[in-house]
Amino acid sequence: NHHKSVTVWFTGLSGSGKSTISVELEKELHRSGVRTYRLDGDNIRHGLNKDLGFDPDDRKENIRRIGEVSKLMVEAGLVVLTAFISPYRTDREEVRNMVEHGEFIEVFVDASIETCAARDPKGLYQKARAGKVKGFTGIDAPYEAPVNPEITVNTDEERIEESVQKIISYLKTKQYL
Ligand code: GGZ
Repeated sequence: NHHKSVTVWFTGLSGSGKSTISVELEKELHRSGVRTYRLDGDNIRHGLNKDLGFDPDDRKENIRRIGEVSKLMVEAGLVVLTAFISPYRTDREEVRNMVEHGEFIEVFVDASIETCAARDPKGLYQKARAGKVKGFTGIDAPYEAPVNPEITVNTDEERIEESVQKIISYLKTKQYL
């Protein structure tokens, strides 16, 4: 089960399905004996980045640090899965440029704002629309969709398992797995 070390970088709106897909992808990778680590809000924004909020500068710094951490984990031989909105194109490109060529796979988790707001697992869209949360991505803060992501999955249309298989196929075709 030899595999290349790489960061699979999920980007998309809150509620688009980044975390869910990364959890299911990780299970699938584990079944093939691939060693992984998942970075998400739970283990990063509550720890390393607990000094950061959601204004543009803090989001930029959030993404920069996550990029540096994933770089270290890739050096340690892991397949790293990151699940952050990462709304700014330039911030994502800086991470791409920080790592070796081919060690960064951008996965655009595409879903309409209507779908995401209808899912609203934490009630944050409702709060944002009521003005109780300011600067919420997709409501009153921008989301810049990737122009040339390696992979796009659309969770309006695809089931989780289809999205996961799309990513696995890509990894196999490009000989990461
Ligand atoms: C967007 C926010 C905000 C604002 C709190 N805008 O659904 P969630 O709860 O679990 O996902 C969102 C998460 C986004 O954190 P990230 O580190 O991924 O963002 S970024 O990459 O832009 O730095 C949401 C919650 O944090 N949240 N306030 N204003 N999401």
